[in-house]
Amino acid sequence: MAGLSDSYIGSITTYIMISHTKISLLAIAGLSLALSFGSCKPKTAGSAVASDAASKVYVAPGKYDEFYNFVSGGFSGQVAVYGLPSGRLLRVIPVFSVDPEKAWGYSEETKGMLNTSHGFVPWDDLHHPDLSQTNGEVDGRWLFANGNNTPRIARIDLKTFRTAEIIEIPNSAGNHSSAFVTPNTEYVVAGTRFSVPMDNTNGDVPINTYKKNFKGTVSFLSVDKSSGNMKIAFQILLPGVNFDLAHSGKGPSDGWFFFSCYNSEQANTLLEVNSTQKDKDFIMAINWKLAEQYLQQGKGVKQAVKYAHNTYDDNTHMSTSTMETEVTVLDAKSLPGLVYMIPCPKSPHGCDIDPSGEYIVGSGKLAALVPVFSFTKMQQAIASKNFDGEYEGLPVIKYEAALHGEVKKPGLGPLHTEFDEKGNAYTSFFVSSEIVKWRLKDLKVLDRVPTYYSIGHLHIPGGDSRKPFGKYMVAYNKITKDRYLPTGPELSQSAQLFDISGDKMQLLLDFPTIGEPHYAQSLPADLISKASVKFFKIEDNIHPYKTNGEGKAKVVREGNKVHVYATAIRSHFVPDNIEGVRLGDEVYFHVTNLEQDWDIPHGFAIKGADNGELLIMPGETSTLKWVPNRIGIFPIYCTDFCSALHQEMQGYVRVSPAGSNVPLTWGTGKKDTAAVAAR
Ligand code: RUQ
Ligand code: CUA
Repeated sequence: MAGLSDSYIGSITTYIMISHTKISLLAIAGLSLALSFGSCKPKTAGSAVASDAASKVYVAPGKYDEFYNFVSGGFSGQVAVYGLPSGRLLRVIPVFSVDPEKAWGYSEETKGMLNTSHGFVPWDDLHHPDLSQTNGEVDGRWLFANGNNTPRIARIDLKTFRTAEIIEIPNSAGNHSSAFVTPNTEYVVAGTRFSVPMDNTNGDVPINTYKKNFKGTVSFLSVDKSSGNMKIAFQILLPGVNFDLAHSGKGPSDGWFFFSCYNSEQANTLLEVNSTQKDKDFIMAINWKLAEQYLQQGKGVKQAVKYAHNTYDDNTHMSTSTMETEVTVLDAKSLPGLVYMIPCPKSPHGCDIDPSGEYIVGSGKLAALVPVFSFTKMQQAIASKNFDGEYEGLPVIKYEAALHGEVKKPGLGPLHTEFDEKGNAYTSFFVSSEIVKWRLKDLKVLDRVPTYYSIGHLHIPGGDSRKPFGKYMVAYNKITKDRYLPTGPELSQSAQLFDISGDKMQLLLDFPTIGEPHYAQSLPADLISKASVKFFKIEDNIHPYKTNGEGKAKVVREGNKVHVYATAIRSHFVPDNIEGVRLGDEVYFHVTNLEQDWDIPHGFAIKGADNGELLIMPGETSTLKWVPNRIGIFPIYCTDFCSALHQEMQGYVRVSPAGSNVPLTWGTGKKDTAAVAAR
């Protein structure tokens, strides 16, 4: 092994210390004795690029990519949209994090989207996007994503590439095993990572009463078929373990949902050691169709909670934030047949269901094999009560009874598995930094490729649906030492595109990503592009502060609030001269973009504002709140280069002392300021 090999192992060791998928160093040391590190580093590393790679990823100027690729931004709180196969970054969609570029969380209309029971929360940790599905196939309507930290689920509307809805999840903390959909998007599911005392109990308890007081929940959010609006249909009360990831059943297993669970030890400190004691944790299987029946029979218990539900309307161009106060809880241990546990070695992370719906793949981070469970065998085991006792009142199915088989010695640190349409699975191995292709039928390893380095997730377009488009696969890597030009102490994370159309996986392209990518989704571009909104119809705009035309522009004082009804069109604002604003006023610039043409936003900014800009889409109204803190003249201008005379798209606001008798006047196009007259 050359020098690269040493730095590679160095990367792994460094990363283990900081990774969210913390792997016990002791356990790694043990594993690496069994499977030497050296053997995991393919000799072709660094040069393993397909010879025709350039032509396979080249999308000529003016040509479109074949796939949209939605990639989680992790701690950026956003979703990045890339084109595949080019890897070109098309857009960053702000979801849980404020984005001054797009006024997300800065305009008055969008602030409500980030409202929670804790108040305005301008950031979150976004991990797992999942596309809406119809009949188990991606349909291009919505993208769901989870916020881990202050538990939330978002729905992004793929007509506008905007976050249309965010709902907070009560009785939850570290919303990691989310956001995954059922085959007809009946539900999007959210599972808590941390178990915690329920919201309606006194949470002021000693942490070491974990086993007694801490509980887990998973939540099923129903999704309205036409509007997409979400509602927490029910929560299931579960033992106090950590729920890590999840995926829906499909085909024969439609109606079931599967979650990986770790920390079945129920440790509350030093989990690195204390939650890795047992040989096996669990895959948890939930029969959600049965949950629906239990609900109908009135078995749900209403619980007082508090959580925010925020929606954005494309006609009012405004968000509405509602504080909800109740959730219905089903107690798993008192409802027979609702939940089963399947033992799974060891601290499972990924929980992935193959396109046929028969195979359930659990990836134990510390396991030296990948277990594959059979849905048919699981059902037989349930029917014949082939159980291995109970865990916290829930039946545990015998490991062997549900097992289809084990992928032997696949690699080190298995995390996630995706599928192609030919019966193959692709598993990412964080520690040995590779992707291993294996066959579902006989669990035979078929191929392996290195990743640079320390891969987390991987994805195949449609790879968690019934219909994968198995042409490309993308690896999302945590460490990129030596791959890109240095950028200070932090290097970019990376995506690596592989061609998987043949027997061997072939590396085609590396591209840097924003934030830290976790899961990703892709779909053929035409599923979205045809329905894409080009502008908002001005006649559909029912924003209460809309300005219907330049003649309607005005400035209205209501006490210390000054409302500016303004318009923007190439290349001026009406009004662009405003006087009579006083210190102590709150000024609201409600700017309506009168354009009716694709890709002609106008921007709006004012000097000294402790706020972002506005970026107003054609036909839309947006509001910037500004509280001047000194007297003087404050320029305003358009921030988006909209025409040859963009640089002329500007104006002034005069701020006078409190109590001044400068009259409130406004206008555009008058010969001099003194002539500006109130209309
Ligand atoms: S988790 S690797 Cu949310 Cu696997 Cu990211
Ligand atoms: Cu409007 Cu520049």
